Amino acid sequence: MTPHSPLSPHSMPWEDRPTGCNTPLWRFSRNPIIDRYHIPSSNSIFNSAVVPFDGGFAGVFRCDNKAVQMNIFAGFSKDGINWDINHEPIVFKPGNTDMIDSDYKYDPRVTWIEDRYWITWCNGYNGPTIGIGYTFDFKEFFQCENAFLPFNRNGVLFPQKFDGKFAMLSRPSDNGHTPFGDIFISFSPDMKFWGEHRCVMKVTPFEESAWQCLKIGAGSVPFLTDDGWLMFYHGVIRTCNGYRYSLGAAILDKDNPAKVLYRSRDYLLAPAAPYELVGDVPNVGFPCAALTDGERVAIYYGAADTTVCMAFGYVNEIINFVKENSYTE
Ligand code: BMA
Repeated sequence: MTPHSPLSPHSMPWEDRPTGCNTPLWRFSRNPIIDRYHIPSSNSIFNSAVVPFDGGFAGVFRCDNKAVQMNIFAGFSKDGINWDINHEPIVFKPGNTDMIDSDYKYDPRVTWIEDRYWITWCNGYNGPTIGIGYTFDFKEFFQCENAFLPFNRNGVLFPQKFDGKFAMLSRPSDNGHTPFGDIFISFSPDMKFWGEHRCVMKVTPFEESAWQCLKIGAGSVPFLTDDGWLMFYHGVIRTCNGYRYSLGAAILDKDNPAKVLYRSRDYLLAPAAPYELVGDVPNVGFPCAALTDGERVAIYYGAADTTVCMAFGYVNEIINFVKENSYTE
């Protein structure tokens, strides 16, 4: 098995749908799986990414410390649920550049492409932009050139190349708590120079689908299904009480990932559980990773900018739900 093959059914972290539940996703009964004080230095651990690794799982975790400095930490798990997270943040060596400045790192994603694990994150370099790094073993890490100029967030790599080029989704933004944002795709021959930027998905009109009318951002690494790339994303509405982040799903064309085939008009999961409603930033569900065995999916999402949680679903039910509740421009 290569690390990017679907997981074998017995190694998927999973919990069956609870009786009486009829939504396409359901929350893990043991949420949150990672508490805010999981390592000694942490104020909060959330918006983190997980991949199959070495017969189990590895992850890159956003841990804000008690000075609320944002950084990313490696972690390991046998079952994808119980995690050992390193107490020290990831230290990067120069990768394809010596310029590896970083004022802060947050919201990592991890993607296996060809021969290594690529990590993208929001990197502080004169404001937020997309940092890129890689590792072979989750012990030694290498940092590459930032993908874009500031300001940008939510960089998510596809797990394969298209016409010989790497592909990344991202969300151009501003220097603060951006009140706008659409998802773009960019391509690179070498993980250093990025171009051919195209708009993939825009926010929706308020009256059509208000939960995603202010800004949207790519979430989990897309995975291939018979219908195309399935990706979970976040959508944001501005309420009288601040931003509210919900989970949606999009299906992108297999050969042309800039083309959206279907996209959820209804959210798949919106803040409703106590751990999503109460925390450092209330009303946030923020997906950063999804594991699949081809039939089932386990989503990792940050809850209220405080903890890491999981939700489960069946791929065919999610696909059908998105097709039947699709927003079309
Ligand atoms: C975004 C990022 C995320 C965070 C979200 C909600 O701008 O900072 O890390 O989860 O806001 O606070």
